[in-house]
Amino acid sequence: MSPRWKNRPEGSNWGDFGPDDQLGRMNLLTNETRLAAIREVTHGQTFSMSLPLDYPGGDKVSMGRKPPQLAAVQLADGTEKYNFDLARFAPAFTDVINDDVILLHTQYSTQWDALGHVGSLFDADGDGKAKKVFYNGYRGGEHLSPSGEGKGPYAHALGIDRLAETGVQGRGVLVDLHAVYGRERIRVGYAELMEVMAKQGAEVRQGDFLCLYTGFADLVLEMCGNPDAKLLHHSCAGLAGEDQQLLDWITHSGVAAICSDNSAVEAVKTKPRGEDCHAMLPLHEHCLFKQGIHLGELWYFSELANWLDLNGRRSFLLTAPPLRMPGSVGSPVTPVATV
Ligand code: UVW
Repeated sequence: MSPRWKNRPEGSNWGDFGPDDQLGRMNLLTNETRLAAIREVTHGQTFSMSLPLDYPGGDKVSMGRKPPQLAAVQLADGTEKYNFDLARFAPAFTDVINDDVILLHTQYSTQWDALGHVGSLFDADGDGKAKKVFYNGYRGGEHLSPSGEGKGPYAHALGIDRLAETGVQGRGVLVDLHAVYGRERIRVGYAELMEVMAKQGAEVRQGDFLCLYTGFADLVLEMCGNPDAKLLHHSCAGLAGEDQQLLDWITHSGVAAICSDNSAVEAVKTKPRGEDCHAMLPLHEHCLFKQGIHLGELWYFSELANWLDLNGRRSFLLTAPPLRMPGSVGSPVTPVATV
């Protein structure tokens, strides 16, 4: 029995990894799965799967998220530590120091969503009242609440530091949706995903990272930091989160995480689908809230996809730890593929 819930959501695995679990499907990564992933390495070549972290550019692609702001560290007297020579302390010193600070929206660019990123209004107590609940019954206002020092939000549970502690390494499997659909805005459901995976010989095993190449990040790069948000929101494939068969497949596939080069993994519909209460982001609900499956967004797969195609492969060693930042619900990441 969990101390935090009486009801678990339909289709969820709450409690299956332990009453206080905060890792979700990352629990499926073991020494064996990592060793199998390392055996994927035959050439020793690496690919960065990150965009430059100041892309997409501007603040129109994802509401409220702004580009990183860089500044030099300042000393108490206002002096900036930028080309700062230590000769000022003693003429014998030859050191010149640069030291900077970044104001960074953690989910602006290539990123991981922590399990504390998206929860749901759900009656976990069975008292007929929907409350703000996250994976495994952790609560908004309690586990996701101010730091206690009046310093704004803090994930006391389900923060990105939990993911960082696992090392985040395993077997990646790249499905090339771009090769099939080009830049068409298409909602990829179970049928379409199965067809593309079968055609490309992409097979996922328990503990794999499912990577979806849609071409979205290439389009972002082509816009050179001045993105056309409307065009982006009408371009490239995204998963059809409302497709229950797709969600069931995700549950049974055993994937540890899903990573995409588009902005939300799923193709988001902002209009309600009928009168009944439901999630606007059904894939986020299924993955982050119900199954504890981390989501990677705005990754960059172009060169890796090309290499895998040329070499008749789909899988590789993936290494992608987020920042071990206590209290945060997302993190920039510089994922690396080794082939
Ligand atoms: C939201 O926009 C809520 O999330 P994400 O960046 O994970 O798509």
